[in-house]
Amino acid sequence: MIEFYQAQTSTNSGKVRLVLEEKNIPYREIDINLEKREHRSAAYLKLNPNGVVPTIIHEDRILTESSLINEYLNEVFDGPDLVPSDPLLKGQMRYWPLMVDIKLHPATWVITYTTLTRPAKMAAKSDEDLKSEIAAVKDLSRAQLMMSLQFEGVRSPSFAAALQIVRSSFKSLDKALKDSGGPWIMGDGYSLADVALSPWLMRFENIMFSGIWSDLEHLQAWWERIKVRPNFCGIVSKRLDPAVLEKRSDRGREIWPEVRKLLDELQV
Ligand SMILES: N[C@@H](CCC(=O)N[C@@H](CS)C(=O)NCC(=O)O)C(=O)O
Repeated sequence: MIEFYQAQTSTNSGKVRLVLEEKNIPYREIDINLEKREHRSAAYLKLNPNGVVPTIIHEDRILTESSLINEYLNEVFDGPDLVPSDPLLKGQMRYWPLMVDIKLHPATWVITYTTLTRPAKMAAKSDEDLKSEIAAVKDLSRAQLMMSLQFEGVRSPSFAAALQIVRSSFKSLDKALKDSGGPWIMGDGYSLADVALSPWLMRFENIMFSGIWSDLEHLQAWWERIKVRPNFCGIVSKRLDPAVLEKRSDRGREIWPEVRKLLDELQV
């Protein structure tokens, strides 16, 4: 049995849950509530010193980093092999989880902060309180970024840069799907590359931003195939209250027209 420390809507937790479901691995979810900052509690930091989700414990072994957890689960458990055996294909497959970790995830954080976190904070606190709260963030580059997103929103240059990264990542995925011939990123076999990308499309679809890729036909067709796979039930926690996702959609719907306009201006 895997002890799975996760947040119910977290993208990186979704990556791991997709593999647990795909390989039919028994697991028990332990909720880490990010809004309540449970990921920074002393007890959780002992498991995951970076203070992020997910973390797994398997037979007393602790593992962090979603892409590495997925490699581990794939090797240790029976079920479909999600990593190609050919060394070249394996290297090419691993490009995608790496790209997600270093590019797509940080850019998505910027867009999610602006769409969901920013209005929630604005409703709860005065500008002065928000400034003091952000100034207290220890990571200086993170604090600068939050200050700009909080007070400039979609007009922050960091928002435009993030949107550009997301759009160009999806264009490169569309091309890869065209080149592989599908149905999956690596061709015939569903792999950790498909797993790694799926939660990000889910996040953007949930906040009503699927217009970012709706003109990319190979990507769109792949996404429709992904959504009818049996393991898709793991993209978010099965215990998630659907009202949480509905509230997010409402927030995204409000700013989408501004985002659409920016996308057109960026011409990516
Ligand atoms: N590279 C890490 C990233 C983990 C990560 O940033 N998780 C997010 C949720 S999707 C998180 O815990 N965020 C809380 C925070 O950064 O304070 C992984 O892939 O596991």
